[in-house]
Amino acid sequence: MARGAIRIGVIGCGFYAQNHLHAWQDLAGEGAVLAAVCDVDAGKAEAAGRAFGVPFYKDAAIMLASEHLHSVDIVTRHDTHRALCELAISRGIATVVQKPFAPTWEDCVAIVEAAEKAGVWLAVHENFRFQTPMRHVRRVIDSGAIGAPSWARIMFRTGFDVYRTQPYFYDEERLAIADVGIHLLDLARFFLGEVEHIACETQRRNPKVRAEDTATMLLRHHSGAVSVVDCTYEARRDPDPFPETLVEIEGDKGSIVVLPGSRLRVSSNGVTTEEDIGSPLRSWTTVRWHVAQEGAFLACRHFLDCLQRGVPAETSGHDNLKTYALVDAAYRAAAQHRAVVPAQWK
Ligand code: 89Y
Repeated sequence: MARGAIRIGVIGCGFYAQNHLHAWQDLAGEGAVLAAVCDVDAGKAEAAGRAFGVPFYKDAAIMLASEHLHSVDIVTRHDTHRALCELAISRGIATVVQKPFAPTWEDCVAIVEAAEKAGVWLAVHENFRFQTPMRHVRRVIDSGAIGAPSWARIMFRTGFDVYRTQPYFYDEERLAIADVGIHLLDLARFFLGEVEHIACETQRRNPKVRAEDTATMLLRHHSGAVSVVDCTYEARRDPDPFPETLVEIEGDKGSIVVLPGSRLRVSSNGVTTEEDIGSPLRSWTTVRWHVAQEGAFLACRHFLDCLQRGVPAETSGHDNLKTYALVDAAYRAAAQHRAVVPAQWK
């Protein structure tokens, strides 16, 4: 696809989709055209359509048939992802789909295979690796300042009431790993490479919640590096860093520590420096949510750029199967109380 205007239809106008809508609108100067929105809840579709000044639909098939879209951004619950992805792919429309990719590994593979067969561009909106602080960490690793990374801890520990904005969390069959652990597992791959095996223990510390609200995972990477990846919605911490991901990485020459408040401490060959790795608010981001909201914006910007250049996204469907395989493996490991090897596609 030649560089230029990309007409995007957003499917799903709920809580998190607001960030995507703002992101696409903000990217107008770079060639994004938010062309239409859709939600099965007609009220939500209309509210978004009016707020963003675009046509709104209740039925995705009608939106795709009526609008000339280059791309759809699917920001619905994961149980709808396969049908919506297949619909867009069948029309040859480049597809972005929110994480988690789909309810099962088989669904994810089916979507990737459908896209591959049809020659349609597919990406998963996995956004934590696009957050400004996480990009800083990657740059420090790439600079060689800490040498070869051999150990890491990647954590998301909060007591923030995530159930208020996402009440369906109470009834999910899979919660902490599928919702937020998935981002951290993706970061583990981003920082340390692919994973040989994974062990995991889960806990349900809040009795009102159906699934696990806490997970502690231990990964062995192909490079030999080891990482601890842990997440909980039941921490009582002060400060509560929500929604920041905290990271510690050690290499043979130094270490990287991301502290609450977007502070980065790097120790390199015995010299320690500390800097602010935060970023300014955008017009629509809020102090508490900024790091996550901006991550969504930066992910959308990356997808736009890839679509314009006709290249796969960093988090292509194919790539994201590797993150999804870790999620599945973590649940298997937790059930069996032993380390397991993640599945592979092809
Ligand atoms: O749903 C989650 C996500 O993806 O990032 C933060 C969150 O909203 C709550 O954990």
